[in-house]
Amino acid sequence: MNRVFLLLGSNLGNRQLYLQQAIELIGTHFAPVAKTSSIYETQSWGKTDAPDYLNQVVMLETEVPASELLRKILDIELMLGRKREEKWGSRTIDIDILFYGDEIIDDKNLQVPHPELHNRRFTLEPLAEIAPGLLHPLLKKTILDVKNNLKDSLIVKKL
Ligand code: PH2
Ligand code: MG
Ligand code: MG
Repeated sequence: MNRVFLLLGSNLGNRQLYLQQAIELIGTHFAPVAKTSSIYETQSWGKTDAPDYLNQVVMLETEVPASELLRKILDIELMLGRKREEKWGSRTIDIDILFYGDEIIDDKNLQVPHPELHNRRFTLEPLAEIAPGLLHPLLKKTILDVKNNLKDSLIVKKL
């Protein structure tokens, strides 16, 4: 079984409902979500004039290979009304693969571990809540360590 950590994000419409629906769809398409972090309200990173996000990290265990997982995740995003217009544009739902076991993947369409996760408080706060001791397979540091050395000062608070 592969332990998979996903980051959910929404900053458009009924954000909490989109997170909940994403968790339900992940459950029916892959495997029940085994762990969920709290929901965090977070300042928009990258595009600072965009509305605040709700972010949440979930963990599931699955045999579905990473490439297939990504394909189905994109389907779930479409089911929840995701439109891709501009980079970092507002979205009903974004589902990113943070870790897929300790696999390192560097394809055009999929990089795992997520290449920006160590720079983003909106990812590390919820991730450290449910997996503080998880070892980042490239940085060789725990998530708690990475979070404690983070420079990002955007506001991230539990809802
Ligand atoms: N996702 C982005 C860009 N900026 N900012 C926050 N706070 N949360 C996100 O999930 C997020 C972001 C690109 O996917
Ligand atoms: Mg994203
Ligand atoms: Mg994404």
